[in-house]
Amino acid sequence: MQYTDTGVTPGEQTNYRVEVTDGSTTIRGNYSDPITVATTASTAYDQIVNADGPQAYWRLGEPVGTATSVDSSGQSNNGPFTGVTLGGAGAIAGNTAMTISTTTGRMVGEKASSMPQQFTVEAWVKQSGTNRGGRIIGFGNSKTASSAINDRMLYMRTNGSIVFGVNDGSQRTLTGLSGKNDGNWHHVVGTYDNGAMKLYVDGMLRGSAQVGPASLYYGWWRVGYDLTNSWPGGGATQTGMGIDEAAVYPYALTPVQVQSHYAAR
Ligand SMILES: [Ca+2]
Repeated sequence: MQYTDTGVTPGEQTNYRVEVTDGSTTIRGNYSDPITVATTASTAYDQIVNADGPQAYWRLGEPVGTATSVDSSGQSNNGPFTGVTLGGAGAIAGNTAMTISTTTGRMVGEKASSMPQQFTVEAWVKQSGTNRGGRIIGFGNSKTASSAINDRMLYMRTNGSIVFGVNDGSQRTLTGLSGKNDGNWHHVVGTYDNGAMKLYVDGMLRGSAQVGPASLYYGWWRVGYDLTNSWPGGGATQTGMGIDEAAVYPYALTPVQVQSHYAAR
């Protein structure tokens, strides 16, 4: 049984109870604990993402001038914005996006993780301009600067192709079609499950490979810039990239889950 209450105000607290009647006898349950009505309108998209259990979900919808990105997954992996502009038109209606405004613009979640061997990285990305690309989301060993060691990432090459990169001792990459730096939002997903890598772009599987264990190091999940110069086609100028609805999951999303996220836009 489900009930959607449309008559409440964001921020308001309310209680509910269940009442059952057959017309002559009525049984009433106790009132629930107070529930605070969400201050940000939910969209179908964010409900679908949260139903799939992300370990971090940065909607990147904070207003201009906000210092900290809020993790909407409930896991409290908030983090500071550096070199980004907020408040730009988002990929998902009703919630804005972040735009990289310097060559190293990024957001880094404050919680360290250790060498995940099962994960998904997901985001929406928009970029345009000759030779523009950049890193979208991934793992790196620096919380506050550029990471000397980084992988488990999605980035865009200067030709606009999306790359999913994992380091198993060698740099393993899956590369999508070129031309995604076309000024439109694209949904990009990399999944990894004990060596099984998959890259999805706009809901379509664009590459898969079986590789070794991903590099063992402590690091942070980062949205936006990190060092990609040593990676195939990496190091594209990051400035101007829009990134939205960035999420990390502690397992590999299935193709059906990836398509449902893409279709929910
Ligand atoms: Ca957003």
